[in-house]
Order: sequence, then structure tokens, then C-alpha cells
Amino acid sequence: MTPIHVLNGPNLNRLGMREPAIYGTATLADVEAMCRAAAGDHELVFRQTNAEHQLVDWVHEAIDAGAGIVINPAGLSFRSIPLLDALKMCTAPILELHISNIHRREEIYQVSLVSKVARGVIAGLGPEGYGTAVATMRGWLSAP
Ligand code: DHK
Repeated sequence: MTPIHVLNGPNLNRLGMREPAIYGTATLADVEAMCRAAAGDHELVFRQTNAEHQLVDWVHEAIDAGAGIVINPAGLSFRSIPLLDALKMCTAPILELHISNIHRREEIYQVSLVSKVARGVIAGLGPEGYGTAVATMRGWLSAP
């Protein structure tokens, strides 16, 4: 069964203590548990890094594994050409996820480069959006 890789960018390791009015009180461990609960029989890889190069390397690993990618690029959504270039190599579905509704936040957060290569984007559902994202990815991967 096709694996699902959930990749998280900078500062998401601070979930639970980071601007809870925006990102909620769930921790990254809570979010991982939501993803694993939603993954069913799919192998789920869940990772977070504050380093752009590491996120790029993990995208390469997901591609080589033939995995569907759920990605919250966090602050790397908006300016990272290396991340965009890596994601362009992915032939499996990509679902971009943001905890907050980036479209009603500061202007610097409103235009994501990753959205140019994502099949779908979830923004503003809070941490629970991760479970929705993994469930959506399962549906995409099981579609004929
Ligand atoms: C997370 C971040 O760290 C921010 O840089 C983005 C995104 C929003 C989120 O809502 O998950 O702007």
C-alpha cells in the first residue's frame, strides 16, 4: 500500500507553546497521533525539521518511496525555491497544509510557492486539519 509521508517545516516542533491563539494547544506529538489514527493501513512517516536542506532531503526520500506527501512547509512555504524544486519532482499527490488560514494573515504569509505544485491545500482548520489531510490523501491514493 502506498506510504504517506507527513513533512513539517520550521518551528512546528514548538506547537502547543507557539502562539496558541493562532496554532492551538496541540503539540507536535498530538498532531502525529492524529495522523497515525487517520492513516489506516498506510505506512505513515511523520517528520519535522527547522532546516530547509533536511526538508528537501525528506521530499527526495518521499519521492523515492513513491509516497503521497502531506506537507506543512511552515515559513518555507513562501520563499523556498529549493523546496519548490524538490516538490516539482514528485509524481505522487501533494497536499499542502497550514494550521492557520494563511490567506487572512499578514501579507508575507499569503502567497505560498508550494501551492503551485500541490493538488490541494488545507488552511485554517487548526491542528485537526492534519487528520483531514491524511484522510484526504488516503482517498486520493486509493482512487483508480
Ligand atoms: C505555520 C507557520 O510556521 C507559518 O510560517 C505559516 C503555518 C503558517 C501554519 O499555519 O501551519 O505562515
